[in-house]
Amino acid sequence: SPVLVPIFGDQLSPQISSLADRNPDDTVILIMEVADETTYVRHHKAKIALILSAMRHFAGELRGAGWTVDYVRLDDSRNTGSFTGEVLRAIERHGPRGVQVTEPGEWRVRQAMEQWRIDLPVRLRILPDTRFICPLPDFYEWAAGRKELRMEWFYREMRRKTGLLMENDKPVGGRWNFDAENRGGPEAGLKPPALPPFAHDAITREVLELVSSRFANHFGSLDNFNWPVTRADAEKARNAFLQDRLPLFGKYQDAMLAGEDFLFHAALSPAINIGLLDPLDLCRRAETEWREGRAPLEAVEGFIRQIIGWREYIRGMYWLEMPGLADANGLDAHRPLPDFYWTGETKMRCLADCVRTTRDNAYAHHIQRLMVLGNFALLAGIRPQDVADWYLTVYADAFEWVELPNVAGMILHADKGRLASKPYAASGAYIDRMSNYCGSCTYKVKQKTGPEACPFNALYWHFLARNEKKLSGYHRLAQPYATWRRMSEEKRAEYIDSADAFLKTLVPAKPGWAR
Ligand code: FAD
Ligand code: DLZ
Ligand code: SF4
Repeated sequence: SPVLVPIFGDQLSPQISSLADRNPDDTVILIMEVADETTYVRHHKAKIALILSAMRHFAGELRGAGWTVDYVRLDDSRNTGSFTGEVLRAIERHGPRGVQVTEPGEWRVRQAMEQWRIDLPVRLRILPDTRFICPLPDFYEWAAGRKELRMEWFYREMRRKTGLLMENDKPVGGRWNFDAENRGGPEAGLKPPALPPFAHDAITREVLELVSSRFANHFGSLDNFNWPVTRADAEKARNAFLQDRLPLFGKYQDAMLAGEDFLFHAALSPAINIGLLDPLDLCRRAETEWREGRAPLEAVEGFIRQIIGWREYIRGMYWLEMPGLADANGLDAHRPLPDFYWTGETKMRCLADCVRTTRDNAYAHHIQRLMVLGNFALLAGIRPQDVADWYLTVYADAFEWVELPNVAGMILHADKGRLASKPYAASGAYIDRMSNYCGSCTYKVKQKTGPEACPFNALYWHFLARNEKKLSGYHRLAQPYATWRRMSEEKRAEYIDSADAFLKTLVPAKPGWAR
């Protein structure tokens, strides 16, 4: 009898480890559309459409390569709605001698899978996900000996391990990190090239219809749906990025321009995360762009650092810190998520534009997620679990292993600094420097307090003041705390009153948006 190989919606890679030692003659691949996965949070419509369309296309790709694929559709009347139920049903259909699967990306699914060991009538084999460059045991070993788990040190080891941008054990260009060159603000007339358009084939059209009727009340729009859903399209998206945007990726990495939703970013995270692009292969191609003189080193190093550095480090931290990370609330933040994260209805121009691109594209670029949406949640003291639910719901690339460490660690400091060396708190001046939002905002970025002042300004001091006991020991916050202490009593009171008055105006989100 065959071996049954379930493949999940973020495992759409022919080189997935669960298939590595299989051959088509005695293998049945099981791909399942299940209600549990489409609704464990109320994902953005475009995220569901992306994953279902990519799963259906992947089934075709596998069949074309000679594999037997048993594909369960969402609208199949016998569908039990869960991975566990569908694996059990498939065992009845195929009578396999064993089940073999690649470890899932999320803790939630891993827990369910541990139960399979007990509940399945056949042997279960769980294999590591070799699409990640750093195996989890290696990450745990790296972390074990260290007091501080800084990304930069991990990144250097990954450069050595992969040989990317290395020459005789030394970083090319004489430095590991060219971030200092990557701080360009927006320039007038900056016109980033458009992303390549992807026509919707019959499979995608059918999925778009299914999603717009079945998930009509989920957040987000399908009108701009343009994510690559096949390997060929993902490769086209990749090639367009390498050619058109990588050369300026570094320079404008931290910039924000109203209405320019992708700038020089890759927009490849959904394709990478679901398995349509291999991260290491992508980095090697980026390196070639530098070696052949088509892209500058600071751009290519910056891009490679995001993938073999940040992405791998974040994934290691997720498994290291779970399950506690999901409940972490180191700064005791308890305010509910404001409604404008869903509606976009706020006079704060920066936030309104970031929510708009999130709704239109199921995407916002990194600096919008970090310094606008994330910074606001940090300064306003929003409950980490509300913030995590929001990020997990709204982005096409959102899987808990990558979303949660970014939210709880990178933006909210809920993990007490395990991940980031200080909170990324910033006032309006930072957003003004890196964007063109403030010029046309109702609020005045240069005004510090009062109803017309940019709310980020007073919130910044409110945040530092209310967390003084927890944060004043941070070396990197010594300067702002010194400034705060030098201010007159009166000035400090003005900041606190101004922030409190603003916080009172926030309307909490109605329940039911995310869960
Ligand atoms: P680029 O800016 O072009 O970067 C290239 C690639 O580097 C990305 O495709 C991604 O694979 C990787 N990368 C860059 N930064 C990170 C990072 N901090 N963590 C992990 N990978 C990174 N990314 C997700 O894939 N899924 C998420 O759910 C997610 N949630 C986030 C939540 C917050 C609060 C923050 C601050 C960041 C989050 N990120 C997440 C990371 C990052 O913002 C996105 O990967 C990036 O915006 C995707 O767009 P891009 O492909 O254009 O990225
Ligand atoms: C996100 C998602 C959605 C919306 N739907 C499915 C699905 O129907 N079937 C499936 O296999 N995967 C889906 N996914 C992705 C899974 O949530 C993801 O693979 C696991 O959470 C990883 O542990
Ligand atoms: Fe955002 Fe403040 Fe600038 Fe308005 S003034 S866009 S709220 S940073």
